[in-house]
Amino acid sequence: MSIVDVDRFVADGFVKVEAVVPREVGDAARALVWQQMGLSPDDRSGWLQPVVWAADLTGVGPFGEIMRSPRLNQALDEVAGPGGWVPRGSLGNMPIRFPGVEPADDRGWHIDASVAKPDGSWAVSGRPESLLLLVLLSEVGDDDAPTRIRVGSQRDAERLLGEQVVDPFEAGPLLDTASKDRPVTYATGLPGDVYIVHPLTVHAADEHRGTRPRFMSQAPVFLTAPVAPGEGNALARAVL
Ligand SMILES: O=C(O)CCC(=O)C(=O)O
Repeated sequence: MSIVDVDRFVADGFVKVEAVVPREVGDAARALVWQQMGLSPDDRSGWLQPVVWAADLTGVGPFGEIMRSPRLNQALDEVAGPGGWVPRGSLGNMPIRFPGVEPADDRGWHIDASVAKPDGSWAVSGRPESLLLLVLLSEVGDDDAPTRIRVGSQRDAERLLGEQVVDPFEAGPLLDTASKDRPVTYATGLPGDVYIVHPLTVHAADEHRGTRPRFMSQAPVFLTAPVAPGEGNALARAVL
């Protein structure tokens, strides 16, 4: 039985996969991130920054359990094709967003850099080489700084960029304009839910209007071939 509604992914440029692991595994991962930050869920006096960056580079314990989840792996097979993506063990970078403080100025619409240039810097292109996983590690509602996603915007980004390789900061405002009429949805859910996001889907952070810190990782999953419009896997069809 399939996990992903592939036609929806092709239309919308993202899909939510609920409970790739039991919620308790997501809760255990969040507890480790609190430790790493040196902050406490029970002591708001330490919540002084709008965003604290944490990371998992090891894939130990619950982090690896999430990334190696058979359910997530099957979902990635359905989107990128078996053998079309490179397994990773770690969750990568995590922007933890806190309530009750002035929001950070990091909420512009963008796509993530996924193309390495010969000089080692990273760029965006209409031929991206990774997809984006948003892994929720806390309960995220509409007010809890969910990532905002412009539904269907992967087609705008592909049309805008084509085969060009562009500096991510130059591309941001152009992508914003190109996709401004798309409806917006929020990456909400529960610990252990994952959003598989097309690498050309335009998205942005949100301010925190709620009360509970938002825990999420934003890991790239590298592809074995760049995405190009075509009749191949769901990534290719999503930009046809
Ligand atoms: O919601 C967030 O914190 C930002 C997500 C984001 O912009 C990204 O994954 O590139």
